[in-house]
Amino acid sequence: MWELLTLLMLILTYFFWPKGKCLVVKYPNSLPALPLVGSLPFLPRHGHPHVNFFKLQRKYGPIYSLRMGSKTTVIIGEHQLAREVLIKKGKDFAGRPQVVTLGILSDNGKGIAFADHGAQWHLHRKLVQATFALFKDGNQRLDNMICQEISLLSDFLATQNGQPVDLSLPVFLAVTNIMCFICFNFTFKIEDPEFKTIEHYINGIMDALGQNTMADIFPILQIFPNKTLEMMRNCVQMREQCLSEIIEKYKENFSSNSINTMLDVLIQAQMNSGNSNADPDQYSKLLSDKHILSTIGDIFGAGVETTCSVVQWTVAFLLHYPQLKKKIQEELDQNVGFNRTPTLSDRNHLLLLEATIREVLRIRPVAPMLIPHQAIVDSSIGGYAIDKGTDIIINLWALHHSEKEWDQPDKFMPERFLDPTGNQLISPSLSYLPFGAGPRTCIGEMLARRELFLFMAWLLQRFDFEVPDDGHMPALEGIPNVVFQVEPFKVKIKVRDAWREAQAEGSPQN
Ligand code: STR
Repeated sequence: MWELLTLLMLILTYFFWPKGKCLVVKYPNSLPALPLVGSLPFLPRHGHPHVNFFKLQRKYGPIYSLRMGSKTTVIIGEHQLAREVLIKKGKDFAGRPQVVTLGILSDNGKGIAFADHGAQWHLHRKLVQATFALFKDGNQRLDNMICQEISLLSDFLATQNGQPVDLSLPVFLAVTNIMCFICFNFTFKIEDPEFKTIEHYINGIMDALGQNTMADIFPILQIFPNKTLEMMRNCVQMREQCLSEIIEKYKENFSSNSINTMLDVLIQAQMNSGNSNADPDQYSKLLSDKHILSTIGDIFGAGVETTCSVVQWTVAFLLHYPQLKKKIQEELDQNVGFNRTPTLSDRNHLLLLEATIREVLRIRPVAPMLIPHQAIVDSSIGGYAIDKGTDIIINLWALHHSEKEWDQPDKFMPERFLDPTGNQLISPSLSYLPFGAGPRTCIGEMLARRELFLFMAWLLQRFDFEVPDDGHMPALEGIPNVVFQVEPFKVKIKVRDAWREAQAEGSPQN
């Protein structure tokens, strides 16, 4: 009788024991958690989340977990573990958590950035990569276009006659136009109503994401009126209207004989999907007009917000380090001079400028916690078990500010990316992933690096940046939103004497 009962107990235990949670499996250290609210009461209320998570590493180590509502989130703050998540086991962790605000933004997981792992994400990512391949390194059409936009920006700045200016709007116009060119092969003027609409909806989306609504942790709250979700819905609707008008007009002149833009690539794939043999229904479901719109919306938003922010961070740091600015200008004067404007081939010679951009991306990463990942299967990190469905945050801030990896990590030192002779760029640490890595790595890295180099080279060749007469220095603490933005600031932009003199001699030709 007793034997039978024991056997029955053993069988029942086997079937009801939670999968993957057997006694020998080790889970990451966990912050305390209460029922319902999880670890929320134990998280610091003030300060930047990436800095707070970095500080918690002292107590909990480079991998630890916390609970948010009913979800488990694992925080990673060391490059070996980050590389395991992003690269070595990239496929296991290629999912994205689905939260309410991002669900609205991505029209239920369409597009690329916030789409979960699956056929739709994969297809759209491939198509966008195919578009970037049209503009690959050495593509004069894109480089000329970027330079043309920067040239217009420079001409505008030259008219400001040393007045303090906020660079946000003029830079926003330039980068928006670069994205417009890549997506649709046209550009806006600052007074165009569509440009105003785009500016309005992108800012609104950024503001809504910056509110960190509780509905993302407790989805049940979305049934109550919620200003943030309302704002997000309005902006997404505005985006849909604006982009669908552009797309409809564009389709009238589409020709499969000339594929030059992202929209060409997407429309062509949509048309082919209709006559594809391989399960046509399945394929065309992934390429509806709504899917195309979401992908274009993602690429647009990503391309604009990020570059705009890094250009402004770079100017802000150069205002704090005027000696560095002078040295970059000397490098420009020696290698480019004033008879021509900088081109991408100067990247091999303007090493201090390149090192400065790399340092800005280290000390103020565009996405200090990347975008959260999610385990799509049961897996492990650093030997710790990770259940399917667990959210993973890579704390890039921790990687970029690790004392173990960087000499004086809080100090802005572009020289760290140069060898002692200053003649070669170096990678001083593996703990540096400004664009992420693996299957979810940033698709726009190549474009971003080209833009950042050209913007800064052109502006520094022609202008001096100075602190306005009121002595207001830009704050360098930053505002952590989905993009780590610099607080708005003004800069006095003056045409350099050397540039003016060279122009008087009639040499520059731009
Ligand atoms: C900016 C605002 C917008 O209109 C659309 C998007 C969607 C893509 C987002 C982008 C946002 C902000 C920057 C992101 C980008 C995807 C990749 C990029 C988050 C919200 C970064 O990882 C920095």
